[in-house]
Amino acid sequence: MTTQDPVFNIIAAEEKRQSEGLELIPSENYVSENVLQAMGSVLTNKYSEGYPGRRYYGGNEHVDQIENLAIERAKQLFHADHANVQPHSGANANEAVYFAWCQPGDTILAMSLPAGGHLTHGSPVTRSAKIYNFVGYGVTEDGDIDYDEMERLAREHHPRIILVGYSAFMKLPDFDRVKKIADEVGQETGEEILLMADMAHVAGLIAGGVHPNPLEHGFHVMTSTTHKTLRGPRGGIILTMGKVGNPLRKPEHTLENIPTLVDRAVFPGTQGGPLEHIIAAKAVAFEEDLQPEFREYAAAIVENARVLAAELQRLGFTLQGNGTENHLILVNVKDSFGIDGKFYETALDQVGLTLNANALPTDKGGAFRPSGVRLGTPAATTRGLRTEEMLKLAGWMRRVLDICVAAGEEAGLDAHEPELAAIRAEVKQLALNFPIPGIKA
Ligand code: DSN
Repeated sequence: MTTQDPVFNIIAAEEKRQSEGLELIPSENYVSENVLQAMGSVLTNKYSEGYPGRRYYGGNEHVDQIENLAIERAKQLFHADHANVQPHSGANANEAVYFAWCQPGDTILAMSLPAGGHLTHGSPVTRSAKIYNFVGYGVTEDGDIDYDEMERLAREHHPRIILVGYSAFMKLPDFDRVKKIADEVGQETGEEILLMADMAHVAGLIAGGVHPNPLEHGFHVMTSTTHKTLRGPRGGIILTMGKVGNPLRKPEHTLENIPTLVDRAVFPGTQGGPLEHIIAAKAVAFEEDLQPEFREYAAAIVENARVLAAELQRLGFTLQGNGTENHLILVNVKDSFGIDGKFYETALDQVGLTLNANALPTDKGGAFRPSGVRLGTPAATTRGLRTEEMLKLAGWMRRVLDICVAAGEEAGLDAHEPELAAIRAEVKQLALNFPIPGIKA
């Protein structure tokens, strides 16, 4: 393969798209040059099934050092007893935890997808939903977890896992309240309930000290992706509390043994060979996340989101949960202005502002006609945008919205191309002042 391969031209076009626009999808971010370098390393050539010191292939002396570094750094970052850094994704991490603790047919209590949960928390289209019995709790009118409903459902269905996790939820969870529910129901039934937190969206906020850590509030397992607020490579991770044993020997099925049960569930339970080039990049990212500057970054993400949310509200947008306590904002464009989320998403795309249409808890239109858009500040904050730019962003969002309202969905945006182009030029000018790591200006 040479640099003439069109693949590289397409990558260059993507670099341009990323540089000239502003990324507002709350689950995306920009990695450092060191993370990019580790991902593009010769470690991709190596098979290393198993775990450090216990591999099924020779030649793993360097790979073992790298995986051990990633594990130790992850443990330090989240104050965990153990870390499994092998999951290829957040979905795989979740699946492995279900597999580690549940039998087919067992009940898992998780936030429902319309309320803000995630596909992998029991959506009927997933493999896990065909194996386990998912029961969904919702959110209250003011956008918080409906803890009363969670308690009622836990008493009724006796779940083996209570899962707190989400991809469109703007409050700080009350982990102590969830633990109390699990303890009480567990005592009633005589069965241990696994407390699991899928913190994919907010893991970087936890690492940066601006969000509570579920592992410090009695949770046994925390899963996450590594590429969102953690600013690492695309991948997954599982942090556990308990006794770490030999993953080659089957331990007793107790909560204390969850680290070993999870290791066995990742490999050989649900995955084959680990991606050691990605694990190296995770190790690099975790070291970056341990630095004092990362705490400043995490605080800036939340402050940017707060400023952006307040300005959007001032400009007339209705926000789910009346604002945000984390990095996420969910705008109800249907209620605010009578247009639908997908139409607004498309219009914003045309000016270089990338976000995604998203259903609201009260939505009846389903995933294809959502009433809202979801946005967040992690990527923009990495680039260095702060209060002044958040105010500009909100202003552009309002101007694009006015164009959508004036155009109407049926007529479409063609007649408004000059107005959109003018906004696109302003976005591009600002974006180019904030370079992306690893992309040459
Ligand atoms: N976690 C999803 C998101 O929030 O975008 C991706 O699976």
